[in-house]
Amino acid sequence: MKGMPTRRAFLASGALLPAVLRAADPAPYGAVPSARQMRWHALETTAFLHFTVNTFTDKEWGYGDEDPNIFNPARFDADAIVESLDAAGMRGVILTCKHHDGFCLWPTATTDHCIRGSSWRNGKGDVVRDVAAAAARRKMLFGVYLSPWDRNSAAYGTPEYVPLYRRQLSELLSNYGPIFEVWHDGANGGDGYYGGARQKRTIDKRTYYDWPRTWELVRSLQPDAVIFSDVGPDVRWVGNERGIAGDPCWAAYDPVAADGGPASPGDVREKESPAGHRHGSKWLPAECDVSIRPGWFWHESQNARVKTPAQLIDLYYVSAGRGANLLLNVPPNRDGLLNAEDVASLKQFGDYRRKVFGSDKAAGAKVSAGAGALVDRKAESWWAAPSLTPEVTIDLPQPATFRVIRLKEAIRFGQRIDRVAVDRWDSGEWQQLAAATSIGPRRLIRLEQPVTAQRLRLRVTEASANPVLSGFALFAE
Ligand code: FUL
Repeated sequence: MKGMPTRRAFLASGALLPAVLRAADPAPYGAVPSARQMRWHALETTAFLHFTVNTFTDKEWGYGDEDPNIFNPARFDADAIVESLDAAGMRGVILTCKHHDGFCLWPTATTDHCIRGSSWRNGKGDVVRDVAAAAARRKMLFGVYLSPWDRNSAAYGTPEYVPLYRRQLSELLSNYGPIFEVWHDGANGGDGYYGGARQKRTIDKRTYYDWPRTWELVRSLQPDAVIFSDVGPDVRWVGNERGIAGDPCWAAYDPVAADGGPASPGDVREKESPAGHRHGSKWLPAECDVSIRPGWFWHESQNARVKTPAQLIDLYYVSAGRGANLLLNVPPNRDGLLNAEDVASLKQFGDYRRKVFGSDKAAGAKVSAGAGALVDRKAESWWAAPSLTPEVTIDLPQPATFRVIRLKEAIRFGQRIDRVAVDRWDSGEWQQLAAATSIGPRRLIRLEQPVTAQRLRLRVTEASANPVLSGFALFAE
C-alpha cells in the first residue's frame, strides 16, 4: 500500500486521533483468510503451462497409450517461457506435471510412463526441474498440477492407485523447492488405456481419493502452499473455464455437491461457485482459470485464435478486478517455446498493466471521513470506519482524469462491505459515478469513459460490519 493517499486520510479527523490510534483492532467479521491465502491473494495473476504428449498428438485429453518418445521439444527453453510470463505481470506459474494421459514430465520413480522414456535430452530431461528453476531465477513462484485421473496407469480405479498418486505428489513437493499452489482438477474417471486393459473405469468421486489425507500430505511437505480444487480447501474453482468471476464474487463459500450432499473435487454445484456465499463459513476465494487459446494445449490450428491484448485486459477486470485471481494458461508449442502470437499478447497485456497501474492519480490526496474518527493503522495500511455506512471525501491536489477506481478491503478482518458507491463533485453537487458490491482483496471499477474530478466521495451504502479499508486509488487508461 505504499503511497496510498488515504492512509493519511483519516488523520483528518483531528484531535481524537492519538487515542484512536491505540484503539483495539476491529473484531474480524465472518470467515477470514489464512496466512497462505493472504499470500496467494497478493499474487493477483498467475500463469498455467499445459504441456505434455498432447502437444505432439494435437489432442486435449491423451488416452494414456502415447509413446513417451513423441515428447521431444527440441528447443525447450524454460527461461524464455518464464520471461514472457513475467512480462505479462504473472507472479506464479503452475505446470501440468501430469495430465490425464498419465505422462510424467519429471523422472518419477513411480512409473516408466515418463520423461525418461523420451529420447529428448537422452532421457535425462526434467521439465519440472527446469520450469521450477527458471521461475526461481525470476522470483516467480512455482506450482504443480497433478491430474488425479490417470489414463495410463494399470492401477487406476483400484485401491493401489491412490498411494501411487500420493507418491507422485510427494516427489513433486519434496524435490523442486518451494511450491506455492497445488492444483487438483476435477475431471476423473472414464475410458483409458489403463496398462493395456483399454476399459472404462469409474470411481466414486466422494470416497475414492480420500482427499483429506492427500491434503494433509501437502500440508506436511509444503505448509505454505495453497491447495486448489473445486472445493478448496484453500482456493476454489470459479465454476467456469472462461476466466470470469461472479459479480458479486464473495471470498467465502460452503460448497455442496450437485445433489446437495457433501462436495468433492469433480462434484460441486458449480452454479454457485462464481459468486460464492455472502455469509459462507469458509474463506475459499475464487481462482479464474482460462486459456489464452481455445484449447488448453498448443494446437497449430489455433495459432490465429490467440486472445488479443484487449481481450486479456477485459478478462483481468472480470477476474482479478472482482477480487478473484486470474490463472491464465499459455501452452508451449512443439519446440518447447511459447508461440510468437502468445508472446506478443502477453507483453502488451503487461505493458498495459504497468502503464495504467503504475501511477495512482489519487496519490497525495487528502481524505476525510464524514462523521467521527477512524482507526488508522498507518504502519499496517488499513483504516477502520466508525460506522457501518461511512462517507469518505477524497480531495485531490489538482483535478485528475481517470477511468479506473480501485478499492481494497483489509481482508484480514473479513469481507465486511456489501455495497459501495463513488461520487464526484461537479458543478456544485455530488454526482454518482459508479456503484459496486463485493470488494474483498480488490475491486476494479472501470468506468465507461474517463472522467475528470478533483473531489470524490466514497459511500459505503451497505455493510455487515464497520468497513476496514486498505486502498482507494485512481488510474488513467
Ligand atoms: C480440466 C482438464 O480436464 C482440462 O484438460 C484442463 O487441464 C483444465 C485446466 O482442467 O479439468
